[in-house]
Amino acid sequence: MVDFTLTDEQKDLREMAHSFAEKEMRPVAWEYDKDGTWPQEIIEKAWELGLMNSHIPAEYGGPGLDYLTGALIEEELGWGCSGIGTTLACNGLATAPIILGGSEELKKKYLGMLTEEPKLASFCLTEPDAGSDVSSMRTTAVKKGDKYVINGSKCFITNGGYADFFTVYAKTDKDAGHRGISAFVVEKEWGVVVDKKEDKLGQRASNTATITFNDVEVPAENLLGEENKGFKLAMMTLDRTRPGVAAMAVGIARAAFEFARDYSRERVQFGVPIAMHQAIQFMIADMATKIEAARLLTWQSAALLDNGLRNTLASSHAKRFAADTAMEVTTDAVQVFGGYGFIKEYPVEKLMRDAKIMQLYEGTSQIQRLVIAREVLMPRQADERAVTKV
Ligand code: COS
Repeated sequence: MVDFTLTDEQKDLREMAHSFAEKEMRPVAWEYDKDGTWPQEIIEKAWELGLMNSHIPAEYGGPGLDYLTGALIEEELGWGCSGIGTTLACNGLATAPIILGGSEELKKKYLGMLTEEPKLASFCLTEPDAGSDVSSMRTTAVKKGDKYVINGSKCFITNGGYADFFTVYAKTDKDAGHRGISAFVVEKEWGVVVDKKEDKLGQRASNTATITFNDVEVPAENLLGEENKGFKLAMMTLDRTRPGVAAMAVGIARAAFEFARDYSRERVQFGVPIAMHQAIQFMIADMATKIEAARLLTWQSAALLDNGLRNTLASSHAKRFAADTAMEVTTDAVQVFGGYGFIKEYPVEKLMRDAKIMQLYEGTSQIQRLVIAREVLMPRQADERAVTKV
């Protein structure tokens, strides 16, 4: 029988993450949202408890959790505050290319750096003129002797202002399109410049920065995988991280659903709680169904990875559906609150603002549909992408 019965260890970790979200994140989440306060103390506590770096294997000091367990934790962090949750989860995105393509020395050094101290790393793919269209990036890495010299600028970099190192994608062959991109680990102190902190609509407690590389010299051994194979490394990374993003979106939706459900039981109009009106009941019912469906897609996309199977289609299904669910459910939660939902004193407008980024980062909902369409229309070519090694 196919089922998703969680192990005792998974239940315990989910409970621990929930309790952390409730006690450490929720009390400050709305306050931190106002000014975009950096959640340093929360990072340190989460790191101490093992709620960060969950996929780093035990031999490099991490808990080596599977993807499904990681998704359970990310849902709870998203429920607590997805801005802070994104900050806590970002090391997973930055380290996936190292775990997939890094030499033993790179893994020891950089994964170890994150497990020995509460440090942060960022994933640098997007550029001002290369968002969805990754292969049009302009950042270059030119080999000079035993070094690569990197020049260019990356934008929308989560944790960029606080990262100690970056996984950076750059063109090593300008004329080869996606087959001319390579990935590197670049340390902050090698001359990386943090240009700009973005002032965002939502997830305001997370840091989003523009990062510039002016003749930054990187040792050749910091190349991840083979030269010119960086595009695939990025795609394989996103296959592995989109389930976590989907889980976070489920967490946001669940938070909004709970606020709306509770409010609908209290708010009286026409002599009865609004939960007694079918118009509201149907909204609440639709929210609940979408959240269940989004969670099941998320768990499936993670479970495929845990079973060593390709999950490109499943992770795009999960990311697309969970992100759109978060947007729809939070918007409906504002609707259930009526005029109060639009006011900052009430909790749901923050969730609606936070939800929006879920449809944008780690591949927009349109890019997920593009991946889904290709996978279902051309399954044979999709199978050929079943790369497990870079
Ligand atoms: N796993 C492994 N390899 C993959 C892959 C995957 N999931 N998806 C694509 N590839 C490979 C293809 O097999 C192809 O390989 P060859 O060089 O052997 O032909 C290569 O990568 C290029 O694939 P494709 O032709 O599909 O590339 P496109 O330029 O059309 O781009 C999309 C594909 C749009 C899906 C990709 O650019 C993308 O995901 N964009 C969104 C990026 C994103 O999420 N940005 C957010 C930044 S992180 S916050």
